[in-house]
Amino acid sequence: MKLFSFWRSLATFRVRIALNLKGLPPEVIHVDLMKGHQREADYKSVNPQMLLPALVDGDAPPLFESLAIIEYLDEVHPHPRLLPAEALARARVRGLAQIVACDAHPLIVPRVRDFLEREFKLDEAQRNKWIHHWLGEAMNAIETNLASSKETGTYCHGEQVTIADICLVSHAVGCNFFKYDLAPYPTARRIVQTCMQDNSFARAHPLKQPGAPAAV
Ligand SMILES: N[C@@H](CCC(=O)N[C@@H](CS)C(=O)NCC(=O)O)C(=O)O
Repeated sequence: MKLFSFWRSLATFRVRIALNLKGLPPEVIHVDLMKGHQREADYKSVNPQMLLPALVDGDAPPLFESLAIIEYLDEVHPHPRLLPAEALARARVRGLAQIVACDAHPLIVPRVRDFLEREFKLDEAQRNKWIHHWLGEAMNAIETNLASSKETGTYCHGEQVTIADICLVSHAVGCNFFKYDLAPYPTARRIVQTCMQDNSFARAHPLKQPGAPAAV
């Protein structure tokens, strides 16, 4: 498998965790988001959306969108399962994952931050206010759900790692990158800390990837 990746990409971080959990080491192809390499012809032919990650499995066409890639991996390599077997549980786990991957993360990615700067002339403080707002909306929703649901266990849903944990961890790392304080979210923080003790999560961390700085 080939994973198109950049150290800082939170969406690629999610796929790296899933690959690690399933023991599937990919060949990594670096696409420098800070230099705009995602918009060059080479990568556009892999993913016309010009976003990371993309995953190529053998001769199959490239896969795109982190959650679609992770669900593909889960279907083809089912050990360990990253989605619960029961329908209601699966819906809750997908819902928690989508708060991050569909509702919050898309609002803070480079192309949105650049657009706010270029088109609306928002300065850095205003852009940070935007980013903190959307990070917080997701954290509030997730913490309320986790703290009030009897389904919450060691992990977001019971005692097994699921895609909800993968997305929560990526969101928490995004909060750290943008200096958004996680202190008001004790349940989420506990789960993130537990996940990060697992080497599959820890070695997938953006700052552990080639080309990453020591800190952001
Ligand atoms: N919903 C997509 C998000 C993809 C995405 O926005 N990726 C970011 C990096 S985390 C990217 O490639 N950004 C490039 C840009 O904004 O120009 C997923 O989960 O895969």
